[in-house]
Amino acid sequence: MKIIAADVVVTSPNRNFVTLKITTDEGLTGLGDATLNGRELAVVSYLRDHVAPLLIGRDAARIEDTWQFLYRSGYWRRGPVTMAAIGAVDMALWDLKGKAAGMPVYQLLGGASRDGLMAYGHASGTTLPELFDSIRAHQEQGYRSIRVQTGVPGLKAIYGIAAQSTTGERYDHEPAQRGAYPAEEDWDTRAYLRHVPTVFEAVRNEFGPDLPLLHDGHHRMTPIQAAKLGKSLEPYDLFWLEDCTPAENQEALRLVRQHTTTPLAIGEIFNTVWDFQALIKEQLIDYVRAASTHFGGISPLRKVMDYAAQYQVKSGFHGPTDISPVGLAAQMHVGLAIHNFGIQEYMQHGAKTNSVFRQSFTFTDGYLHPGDQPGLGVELDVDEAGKYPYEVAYLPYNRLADGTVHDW
Ligand code: GCO
Ligand code: MG
Repeated sequence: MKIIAADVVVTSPNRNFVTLKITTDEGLTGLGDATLNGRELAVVSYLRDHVAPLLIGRDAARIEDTWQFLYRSGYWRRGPVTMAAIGAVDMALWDLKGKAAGMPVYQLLGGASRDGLMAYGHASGTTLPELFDSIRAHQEQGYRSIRVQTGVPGLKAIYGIAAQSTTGERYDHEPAQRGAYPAEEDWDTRAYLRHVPTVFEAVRNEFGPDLPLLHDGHHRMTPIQAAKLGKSLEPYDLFWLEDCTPAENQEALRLVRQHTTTPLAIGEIFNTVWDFQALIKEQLIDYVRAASTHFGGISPLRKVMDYAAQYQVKSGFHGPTDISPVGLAAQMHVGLAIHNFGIQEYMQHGAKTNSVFRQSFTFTDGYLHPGDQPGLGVELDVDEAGKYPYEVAYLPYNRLADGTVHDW
C-alpha cells in the first residue's frame, strides 16, 4: 500500500478547515484534520512544502514509523504547526489502515470499551434567563452534561458566549468574533470571580444536583485566583474546571490543587505527551484536554491516555467546531477504545460543514458513537469543499480596563 498523493484541501463552510487527503496506489484515500484555528495557512504550507513530498512512495501501513520519521527527521520538534501537520498524516494513515482492513479504527485500537461516549455541549447566555433557556435547549437535543458560560456584569463581551443564545445564535459563527483583525473584548478577573459562583448556585437551584456541569476559565486567572474560584465552586459539584491558569506554567496547577477539590482539566493547546508528563505523574489534573488534531494524531493520543490511566486521569478531548469532523471522528475512535474515557466535548458543526464532510457518527440520548464504517467514517466532498474558499478569521482577544492585554 504505497502513498501516491498527499493533497491539502482548505475549505471554509462555516469556518476554516484544513484537511489532508492521502491516496494509495490501491486507490484508497485517508483523511486527516490539520486545522489550526486562526493560523490555518501556516499548517497548509508545512504540509504542502515540507511533508507531502516526503510521503510519496512510503508504505501507508507504517503508521508509527512515519510518525517517528516526521517528528525526528524534521529536527525542529513540537509546536502547534508541526504537530497539527504530523497529526493529520497520522489520522489519514489510521483511516487508510481501517479501510484496508474493512474495520472502523476503534476496532484496530482494541475494540469498544463502552457503548457510547458521554458528550457535553456549550450552554451560554448573557443573563441567567438566557443561560437557562440555552441549557434547556441543549437538554432537548439530548445532552446530559453541560458547559456553562455567562456574561459578567460590567463586561461588554466575553468569548464563548453567544450574543443571542435564545435565538439559536452561535458564538463560533458570529462574524464579530471572527474578523481579519482580532476583535477586542474586555476583562475583569475580580468581577468574574465574584459572579461565577452565583451563576452555578442559580443553575443548581434550577436544574438540581444531578446534571454534570463544566466551566472553562480560558487561561485567565493567576494560580491563587484559580484556587479561589475552585474553592468557591466546590458546593456546586462541577464535573470540571477547565484551563483555570495559562497553560505555559504548569507549576501553577500545584498551587491550585493544594486549595481545591474541584476537578481540573487542561491541555487543549498542548502538543505532545511532554506537556502532560508532570501534570499526570503528580496527579495535578483529572482530565486530559488534548485534541487528536493538535497533539500529533491518534497514535500519541492513545499513548498519553495509557500513561494517564496509571494515575486514574481520564480523557476529555477538545471538541469545539475548530476541530473538523475528521479530527472529531479520530478522537471518538480513541475514546471508544480506551478504558479511561471521561467525557467528549461536542459542539455541533453547522449544516454547510456537514455537507462538505459526510459523516457516519451518531449522537443519541447524549452519547456519541463514531459508527462502524471502515476507517474513521468521514468522507470529504471535494466539489462541495471547493464552494467555500478560505476566509481570514482570527479569534478575539481581551484587555483590562487600563488597556493591558490580558491572558487568553
Ligand atoms: C473549548 C475551547 C474553545 C477554544 C477554541 C479556540 O473549550 O472548546 O476553549 O472554545 O477557544 O477552540 O480555537
Ligand atoms: Mg477550552
